[in-house]
Amino acid sequence: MMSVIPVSKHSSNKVFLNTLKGNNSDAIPLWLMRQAGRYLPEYREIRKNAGSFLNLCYTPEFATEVTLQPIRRFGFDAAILFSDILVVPDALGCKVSFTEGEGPRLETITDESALSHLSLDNFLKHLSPVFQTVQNLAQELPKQTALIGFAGSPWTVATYMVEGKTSKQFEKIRHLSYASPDFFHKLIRLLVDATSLYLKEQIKHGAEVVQLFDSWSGVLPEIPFKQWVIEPTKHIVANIKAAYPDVPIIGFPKGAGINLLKYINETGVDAVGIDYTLPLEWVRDSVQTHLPVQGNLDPVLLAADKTAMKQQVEKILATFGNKPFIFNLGHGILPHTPIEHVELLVETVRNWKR
Ligand code: 1CP
Repeated sequence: MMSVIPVSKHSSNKVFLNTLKGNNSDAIPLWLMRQAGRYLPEYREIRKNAGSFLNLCYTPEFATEVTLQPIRRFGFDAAILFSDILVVPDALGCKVSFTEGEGPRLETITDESALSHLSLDNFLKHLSPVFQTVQNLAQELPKQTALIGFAGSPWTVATYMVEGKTSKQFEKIRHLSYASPDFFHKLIRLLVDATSLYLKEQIKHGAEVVQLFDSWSGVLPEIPFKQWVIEPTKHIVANIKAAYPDVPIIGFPKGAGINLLKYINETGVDAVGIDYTLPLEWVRDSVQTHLPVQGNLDPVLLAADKTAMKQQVEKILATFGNKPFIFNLGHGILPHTPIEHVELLVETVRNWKR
């Protein structure tokens, strides 16, 4: 039996948690989405030895190590559990594989018969190595570093289950959601239940914050955005809050645009990730007035040009730095990002004074 660490034991004085609670600290907390990954030589080394990508996610020793790598190198204020959003369909019984250079491939779930083969029966057991990783991290992280758990949001995870891979236009899933709304609703409901269970179990094992990645929410019109992004998120937030009212939840509805306002008013998330397209002053005046924000440097700029990147980092800090703010990218870091650019980013954020 795994012993479980009580949430209260390791939460005390962390800048990241303090900011999420709506307080200003002297320093701006900093972490980067996808901070463990292929831009780090030490990640590529472990990745080579782990065999398949899923094996890396499901082997606690490997997953713990790669989570810690960016913390050792850059001293970020938060570590994010190393796993992937697609372990959720995998654990439900929808086969997932990752091929080098091609991205994920999934068994497609587009009708009742395929859906009937998915189940929650073995779900948490299948994911037990992930919870072991969370527990290792809760013990091994420096005391000032917060631990973030995560999951994909139902809509974003469903895009992979329906399309079978990374999509560009999301036509198949949008068609299915309009043509077979009852079926689609059942799929989303299963993902709401699975995601709620998954995140609660991460918290039980030591995650202090959870983030919901809705990477593809931006392809939906207003009404489907409400149905497939806001409603499922609201249910997941309510399920988590019923068990863990004090654990902050960060929502990241990438590409939401002006729909972000309804998202923050209706879902109950405690903070939002801001993607790289949103105008800074609009976010400051319309979003940061309601809750802490996290973002939003363009990861392409980080990889492309040091001088312009530094200027933009300073602009972001000057715009958001006087209210609760977490520095991050506006989407995940890219594999070809030079490490010295990340070093300059960290130095710029660390040297900034309110
Ligand atoms: O071989 C490799 O190293 C594969 C690259 C890789 C990595 C490093 C994948 C495959 N997943 C991950 C880890 C990962 N994925 C993390 C780890 C923690 C960290 O941030 O350090 C996280 C949070 C994710 C989340 C994730 N996976 C998202 C949401 C965030 C985002 O970037 O939009 C999505 C959409 C995925 C799916 C996924 N996983 C991997 C690939 C190649 C993809 C497809 C991406 C796409 O469709 O564009």
